Amino acid sequence: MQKKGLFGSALALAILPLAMSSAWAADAPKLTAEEMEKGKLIYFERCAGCHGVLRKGATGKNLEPHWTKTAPDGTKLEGGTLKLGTERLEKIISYGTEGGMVNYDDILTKEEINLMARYIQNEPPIPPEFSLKDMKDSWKLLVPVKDRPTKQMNKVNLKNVFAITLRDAGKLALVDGDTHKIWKILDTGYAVHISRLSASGRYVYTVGRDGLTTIIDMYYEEPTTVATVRLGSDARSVDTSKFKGYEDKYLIGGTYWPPQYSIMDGETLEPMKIVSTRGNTVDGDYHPEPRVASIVASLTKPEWVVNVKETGMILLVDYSDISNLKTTTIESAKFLHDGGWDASGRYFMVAANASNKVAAVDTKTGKLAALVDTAKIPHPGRGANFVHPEFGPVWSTGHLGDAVVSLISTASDDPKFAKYKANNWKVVQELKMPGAGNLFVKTHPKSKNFWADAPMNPERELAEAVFVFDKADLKKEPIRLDVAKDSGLPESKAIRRAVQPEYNEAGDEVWISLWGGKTDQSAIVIYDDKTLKVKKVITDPAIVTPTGKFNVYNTMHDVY
Ligand code: DHE
Repeated sequence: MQKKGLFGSALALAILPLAMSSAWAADAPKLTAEEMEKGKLIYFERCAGCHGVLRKGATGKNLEPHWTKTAPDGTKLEGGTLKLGTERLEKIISYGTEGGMVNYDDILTKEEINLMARYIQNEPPIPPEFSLKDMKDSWKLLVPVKDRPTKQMNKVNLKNVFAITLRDAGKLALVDGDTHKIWKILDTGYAVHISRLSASGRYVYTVGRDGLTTIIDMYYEEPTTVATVRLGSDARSVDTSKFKGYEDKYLIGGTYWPPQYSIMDGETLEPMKIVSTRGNTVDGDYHPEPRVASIVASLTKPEWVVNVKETGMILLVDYSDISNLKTTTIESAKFLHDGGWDASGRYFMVAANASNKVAAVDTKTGKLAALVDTAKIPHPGRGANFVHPEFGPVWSTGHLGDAVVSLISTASDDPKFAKYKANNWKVVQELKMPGAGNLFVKTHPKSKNFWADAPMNPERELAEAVFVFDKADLKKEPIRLDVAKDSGLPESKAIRRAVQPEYNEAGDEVWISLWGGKTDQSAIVIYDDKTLKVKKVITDPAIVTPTGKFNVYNTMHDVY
């Protein structure tokens, strides 16, 4: 993990103009102007994702001063807990908590930890809004559509290309899945969160944590960025329009700050519309920061499924008439996060992570099919689908907070699965993991294996490994593969997290990111899915902090 991100740069300061009111909370530790600026950057890079810009709490706890500030008289909060204060906060930031907060003692210096403990006892500064005009001002059409190639100008098998996030470098590597060679490394936003594909398979769309979205054209001899636009100052999701007749006509991007989604032209990224997600939660309370988490494009209707984290509302946004936008608002549960399609492509399964639930949205009827209770903090990525030998079709999620993988029975119109109907929308089995801290699971229709990582486990031997279950005998313990050791890289002081298994197009290789510190050598370790032996290790000085990997074919066709 890194000590400093791209946000130390002038660019980052410009795009995150945090010249906000620094209202001191009464009795809060004072910070110099320089400390305040540094605190803002570290908070944005490391903390805002879980706790929110306004610190109202989501996956992470509420961090407003009424809760973080030292109580001079030792006042106790409801339930007898003492208010936090500098010393206690330093401990929590350094060593993490059992509630899922990770330790930062190997990421931040002692001085930075002390700074953050003092910073969060002050009022949260409020970043500026981001309007359609701001978006338009940021838009760069580098190559108009008419000047782009009309056919593929290279011999690369585009379907088996992997788009790999080089998190702290602010870059994306496109790797040829057939030859295992790096094809091209491109500049993107900082810490690209996800890459998604155009319906044509020609364009890769990325969204950086800093809100910068890029469209990369793979038809050129070498992949080329053809347009960029900024969505806001903090973003996680992007997808195109995929319904028949609308293929790649529009792009939608969701932001954490400001809390809104934007619609753009799918080929040029020209900004068209912004829609705020501020409003009321499923409990009826107003929330000023309901962030846009996962977004997917339906194949059943001209709709996007937009998951709003803090309100627990799932929006079905009908893009057939952008000027007269129709939206169906489905109530589910709070803190919606990531998710994926069931095998039929009709139901979108999304984790309401801090509620320990998974919502199943029926995109055909536009209604909630079910809210499934699960183990603690489900975190599916896009999940994984397969036909369970005993329970029929299941969609699966791992958990950050529990040492299990949950298998949820999903509905199917196929008469051969009718006998499993009574199981639908229930957790039919929990696979035992050696520890909590899972982020991603993956399987492939051609494979007999089911892969799960555990990068957020505090134990090195679990965080640096992946676990492979046999789909035919799920009672068997999973096989542990020590990815760090298998990489052949020298041992490092910081944990190198083995993260996000991703299949190649053929479904016979599994690629794992070995996510080391910014100055350590990281790697992509490729396993043969049948033998579970290492097939290739991609270690290049350019492979800096790799995280998400997106195989073109599997991403286009939702193979997981
Ligand atoms: Fe992610 C998916 C948000 C931390 C790697 N992550 C997602 C999605 C959301 C999200 C909303 C779904 C996008 C979609 O499908 O449209 N992630 C967040 C956070 O808020 C959080 C907890 C904290 C933060 O500040 O960002 C967070 N995520 C992380 C990481 O620390 C990871 C491991 C590395 C990183 O880049 O920061 C990480 N998230 C990923 C990846 C996916 C993802 C690789 C896509 C998985 C997939 O298979 O689709």
